[in-house]
Amino acid sequence: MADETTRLATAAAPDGTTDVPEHLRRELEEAFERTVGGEGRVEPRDWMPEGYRRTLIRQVAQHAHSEIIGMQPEGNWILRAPSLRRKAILLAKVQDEAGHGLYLYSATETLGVDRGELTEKLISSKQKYSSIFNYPTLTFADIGVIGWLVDGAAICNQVPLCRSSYGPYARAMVRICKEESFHQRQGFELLRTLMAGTEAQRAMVQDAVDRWWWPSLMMFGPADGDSPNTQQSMAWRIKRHTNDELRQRYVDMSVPQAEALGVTFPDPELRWNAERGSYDFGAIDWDEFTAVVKGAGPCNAQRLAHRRAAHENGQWVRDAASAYAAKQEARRREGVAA
Ligand code: FAQ
Repeated sequence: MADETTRLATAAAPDGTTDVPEHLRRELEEAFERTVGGEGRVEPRDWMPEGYRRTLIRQVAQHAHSEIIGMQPEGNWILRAPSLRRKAILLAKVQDEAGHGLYLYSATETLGVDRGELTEKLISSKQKYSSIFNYPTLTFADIGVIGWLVDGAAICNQVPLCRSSYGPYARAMVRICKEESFHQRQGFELLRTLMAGTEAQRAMVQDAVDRWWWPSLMMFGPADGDSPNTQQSMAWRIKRHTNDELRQRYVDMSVPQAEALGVTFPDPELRWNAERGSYDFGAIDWDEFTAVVKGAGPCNAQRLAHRRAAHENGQWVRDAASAYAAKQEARRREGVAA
């Protein structure tokens, strides 16, 4: 907790704004730096630099959008799950992703932005969501591979975010990571079941792994030299590791799991480097990454159109909730006046 920072901010701006007199700004900045540098947590009422607030809104909103758009690839298989057990598991997982989106939108609200505003930015393509969700789910093996590789990458990226300097984000991540770990295990269990099945089922798993491996490596973002945000985000302890560090950790973690499963990754350059104590791997196709992020992936148009339609179809729910809240407020005022 940044008690000192809070006290200063309150003294400087009792109305809660960040528009503080110049002579106190330096003191506030130093207190903020001390909090972040000392592994303290920045909380919503604390003074924070505008750049820190904007960076958090950008990252957490992109993360929230990813969870919500990320429901679609797996949602595609709910009606076609091969058994009641698989359907129940898949339904629960997709619902969990919706919950993650909601925790994260709530975290952004503590930074002064409204969820409605962020949704507008998503459906008008002014804000991004993760590239990974622009690929199609062609077979039921994709469901297992998303659990294993996509949730696996999400965990690798997100466990360090549990120590992010912004309190509401870090706390949301603790809960999300617990659920993502469970998702990963269910994906692995599904794949083990398929691998113990017929030759055709094993081939279906390998085909899914071949299609998802490279996009899952792209989830970690551009290479460090091309990542404009990493340096500042690490200095503010929003991010705790660079994109490449986490990508390497993910490769090292995934190779033994692939061996245990009996599948291979589609990378002829993947091999153990004893000197580095890590796996070397081939070059990522950054042209593909850029194209997908810019909207030219196989499913970008479909994902956004679906999200837009869901938003429009939900208008009556928002209208009803607003009318109900207005009625409650009017009653409360009448009660106070009486
Ligand atoms: N896709 O300077 P950096 C999940 C953008 S949740 C699209 O390196 P930063 C759960 C980036 O925003 C998956 N865009 O940026 C699940 C920036 O754009 P901007 C989402 C990408 O922020 C599982 C620009 O490129 N996870 O999977 C991507 O320092 C299964 C330059 O990049 C999170 O969001 C990308 N892959 O590092 C759900 C985790 N990568 O805004 C359903 C939190 C980068 O400057 C089913 N986020 N960009 O125009 C993070 O850790 C970071 O934001 C990074 C990017 C690492 C994603």
